[in-house]
Order: sequence, then C-alpha cells, then structure tokens
Amino acid sequence: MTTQAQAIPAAQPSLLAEVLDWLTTVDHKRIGIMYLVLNFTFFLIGGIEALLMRSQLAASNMEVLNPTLYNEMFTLHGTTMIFLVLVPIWAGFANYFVPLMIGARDMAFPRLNALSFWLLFFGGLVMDSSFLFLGPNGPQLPNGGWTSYPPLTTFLFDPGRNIDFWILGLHLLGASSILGSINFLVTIINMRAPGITFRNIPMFVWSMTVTAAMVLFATPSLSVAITLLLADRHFGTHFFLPAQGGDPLLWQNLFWFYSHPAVYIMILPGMGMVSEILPVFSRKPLFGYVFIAASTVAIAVLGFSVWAHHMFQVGSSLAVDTYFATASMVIAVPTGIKIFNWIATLWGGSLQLKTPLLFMIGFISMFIIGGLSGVMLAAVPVNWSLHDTYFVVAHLHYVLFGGSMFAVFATFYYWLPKITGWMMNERWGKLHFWLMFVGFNLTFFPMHITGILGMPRRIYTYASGQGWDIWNLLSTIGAFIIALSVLTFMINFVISSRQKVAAGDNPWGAATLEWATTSPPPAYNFDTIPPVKGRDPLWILKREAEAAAVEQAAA
Ligand code: HAS
Ligand code: CU
Repeated sequence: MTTQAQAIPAAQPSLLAEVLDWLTTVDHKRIGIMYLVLNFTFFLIGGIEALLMRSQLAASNMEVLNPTLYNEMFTLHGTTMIFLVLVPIWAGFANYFVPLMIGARDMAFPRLNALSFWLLFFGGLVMDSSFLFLGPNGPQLPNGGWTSYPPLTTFLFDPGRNIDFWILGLHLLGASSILGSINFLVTIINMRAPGITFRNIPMFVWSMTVTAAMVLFATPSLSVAITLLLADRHFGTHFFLPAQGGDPLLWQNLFWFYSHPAVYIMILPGMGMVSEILPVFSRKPLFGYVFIAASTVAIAVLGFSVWAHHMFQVGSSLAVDTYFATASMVIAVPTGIKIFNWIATLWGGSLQLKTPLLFMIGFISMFIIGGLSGVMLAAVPVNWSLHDTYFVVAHLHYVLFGGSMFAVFATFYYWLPKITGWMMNERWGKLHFWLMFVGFNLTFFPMHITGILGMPRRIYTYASGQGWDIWNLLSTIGAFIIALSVLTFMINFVISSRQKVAAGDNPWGAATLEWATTSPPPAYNFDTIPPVKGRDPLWILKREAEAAAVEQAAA
C-alpha cells in the first residue's frame, strides 16, 4: 500500500466536486460532522436571541425589544436550543462515534441517516423563516413559546403564518428524530463487532440505545399534538377550543408526554459521556457499570410517567397530583445512583484535570443543583407558588445548560482530536471552561431568587422597586460572560486548527474502540478490529502486552 499510491499525486478534486461530495454523502462520519456544524450554528443563533432578551431585561422598563419581538425571541430561543441543538447534537456525536465504538463500518441505514440530517436542516430553516412570508399580521416569527399552548396558538387567537411554520418545522424535526432513532437502534443491536455485548458495550452506546428507544416512543405524541393543532387551525376541527367542545388540556397532556421524556433525551447521552470521560481522566475503570446502565433504563421508564408535574395548576384530583409528585421525586433515586457511582469512579483515581474532565466535573456539580430544584418543584404546594416564575427558568437552565451543554463541550474537547487529528489548546480550553462556569452561575443562580421574589417568566419588562432589578442586571452581565466564553471557544478552535498539534491514535490513553483506529479514521473505519475481551478493550490489550513483555524478559 505504499510507494505507488504515493508516487502518483492524486488529482485535486474541484471545490464544486468536494461540496457535492459532502451534500450527497451517506458516510456516518461526514453526516456526524454536518450535524455538529449545523447544531453549533443554531447554538449561536439561539445564543444571540438570548442576549437580546437579557439586554431587554437588564433593567426595568428597557426598550431594546418590543413585546411582540420579545415573545418571538423567547419562543425561538427555547425551540432552537431544545429541538435544534440539544436533541440532535447527540445524534451528531453518535453518528460519528457509535459505529466506531462498536467496531462497525457505518450505520445500518446510511441513506436514512442522510435523510435524518436533511430533515433536520430543512426543519430548522422552516422554523426560522416564517417572517419571509406575509400573513394577516405582517411578517412574524413563531411566538407561542416552545410549549405553544392552545388556545393561544389556535387560529382564532393567532391567524398568522408563524404558528403554521412552527408546526411544519417541528414535524420535519420529529421525523428526523424518529428515523434517526430507528437507525441507532438497528445499528447498535445488529452491527456490534464480535465480543461486544450489552454487558461490556461503552456506556455512551448504552445511553444512546435507551435514548433512541425514548425518542421512538415519545416523539409520535408530539407529532400527533401538532397535527391536531394544524387541523384545528385550518381544517375546522375543535380538538383544543373549549367553546367548541374541545379541551386545551389534551394539548398539554400530549405535549408533555413527549416533552418530559425529551428532557432525558437531552441529558442521558451526556450522562453516557460522563461515564466515558471520568474513567479515562482518572485512570480507573467505571465504578458500578451495571448500576449505571440499569439506572439509565430506570430513568427512561420512570421518565414516561411524570409528565403531569408540568400541569399541577390544571385542577387535577389530589390523587393524580400526589401520584405525579411522588413519581417525579422517585427519579432522584436512579439519578442519585449515577452521581454516587461517578464520584466513586473519581475517588482515589489519579485525576488529570484536562478540559474534558473540567467540563464533566462542572456537569456533575451543576446538574446536582438543577436536580434538587427539580425535586423542589415536584412538591405540589411549592410548585403552586413557583410555577411560571423565574425559579423554573433557573431549574431548567441548571439541568440543560449546566448539565447537557457542559457535557456537550466536554465531549467536543474529548473527541475532536479523533475527528480532526489535532488537539484543542488546553490553556484556551481551561479559559473557556472557567469563563463559562462563572458566566453560567452568574446568569442563572440569581433567577432562583427573582423566581422566589415572584418574577413571572416570559414577561418582556417589569417595574422597578420589586427587588428584582439587581438580580436581573447580574443575570444580564453573566449572559455576556457566557457569550465571551463561547467566543473563547471559537478562538481556541481557530488557533488549534492552525497549530495542528498532532493527536495520534489515542491521545488520552482511552480504553474504547474508537481510539484503536487512526485520527481521523479512514473511510472504512478499521483495518482490523481489535479483539474485545471485556469492558475496557484497549486497556485489556495493553495489560496483556505488558504481561507478555514481562514474561519474555523473565524467560
Ligand atoms: Fe425538570 C420543569 C421536576 C430533571 C428540564 N424541567 C422543567 C423544564 C425543563 C426541565 C426544560 O416537578 C421547564 C419546562 C417549561 O418550559 O415549562 N425535573 C424535575 C425533577 C427532575 C427534573 C423532579 N428537568 C430535569 C432534567 C431536565 C429538566 C434532567 C433536562 C435535562 N422539572 C420538574 C418540575 C417542573 C420541571 C416539577 C415543572 C415546573 C413548573 O412548574 O413549570 C429529576 O429528574 C431530578 C433528579 C436529580 C437530582 C439530583 C441528583 C440526585 C441526588 C440524590 C439525592 C437527592 C434526593 C433529593 C434524595 C435530585 C444527589 C433530596 C431533595 C432536596 C430538595 C434536598
Ligand atoms: Cu418534566
């Protein structure tokens, strides 16, 4: 494979051919990269929307955004961050890495995989483009909140095109998720290399299996909800309008039957990655593998039976409220199991405080705070006073940003060397972490306080003299520090891509199969798949090689 191939210089493909190659690719690695680029672009868009909102809320009676624009910004910010960043970004990482981790050549259905990506791409475009098409109220963006409760979003109240675009965009995103989840399930169940079983498969793959099953069971409920809403808006049905015999609670039940599981869809893969990264950077096998895997399944099952904790104000019976409150609190048990096992993994290890580990320690600590405020919200009387206040906004950002998003950055720093062949710069990485950690806490911790002081979520401005001003100002300063940290991340990416510090096959000394091939991997992934004899295959091989060397030396 050497001299001849190198002697004849390969013809340089034209730029057009190269672009076409990417647009028509069915290679899981390229599709994975396209997901990540798209998701990061949406992360920037969602971030700009957030900065606009925080500027408007920096002080009382500001006039950065008018009320209409403010509604549009919080709707698109929530929808973008959830449906276009955190749900699909894990599919992006998994696309690239699941086949490598299980020693497969590609995903089970490569074309379906490309279709999932393009549905996501066009779903995102549709979601953001309603303002280009004039409706009866002029150019508008979706404005019903990421929850889009009817009757607010019915035709009677909002005849604009914006809600239709939100529905149609979401349909495409839902189809993308469902197809992706089928693909992951079939790939993981059918295409594992010899020796890989569900007792030794990497925990990220375990998490993706469970997540894909959740996506498959939950997403149709959302698709049904938005189809009924579309029918109500345009085809004369009355599912949601009480005056015509409908029931808005039907929407809430269908929506949360998807959207509560969705919060675990956004965090379980991250929890899988914590379980990958902690062992590598503490030089110890994962503590409690079986318990972590089982608790993932438990969270998924329980996650389907707590949705009405978002609906404690609708006047359900005491029995119903008691059930949903108890079930929600029970989820703290499997979650706690994970956290204690992670701490046990770190315990006594020789910790290497590199950027991926820093972000994961950030994840664990911030997620505990977010989880505890979740348990508080699950207590019905507490919920009655805190529902729809900034306390909920604080909770959801501690789990979704402090949790999922920190895990995303950890994963990025951890896996980028495999994708590109070069390392991210550590100094800039640490600066990125600390800026983000400080900015995050400065933004979202005060929201617990404004929430308890009674500040409702989704208001575009407020009067001073209610004790909210200083906390809001701090939140806004924090938000700009987060923006600075994201900028630091992008600078790091550019600097590192110029420095190109070679990564080698396995820069972190990790144990899983993706590190056995070159960085970046060849199109076909592996020359030969190393034998898998247990949970940490590359560490087992290393130990065997060392033992053989000792034996040889002794002989
Ligand atoms: Fe949540 C609202 C309850 C986890 C995301 N959540 C939201 C929203 C989002 C979200 C996005 O019951 C807002 C949606 C909207 O726009 O309206 N959540 C919980 C509970 C948990 C929980 C009980 N949430 C998450 C995760 C998310 C997420 C994970 C995304 C990644 N959440 C709620 C409730 C609401 C809510 C109410 C509705 C609020 C309202 O009124 O609108 C649990 O899964 C958390 C478990 C984790 C822990 C931490 C680690 C566990 C340890 C073990 C020991 C702890 C014990 C508890 C025994 C608990 C360390 C002791 C309790 C103390 C208080 C000290
Ligand atoms: Cu929930």
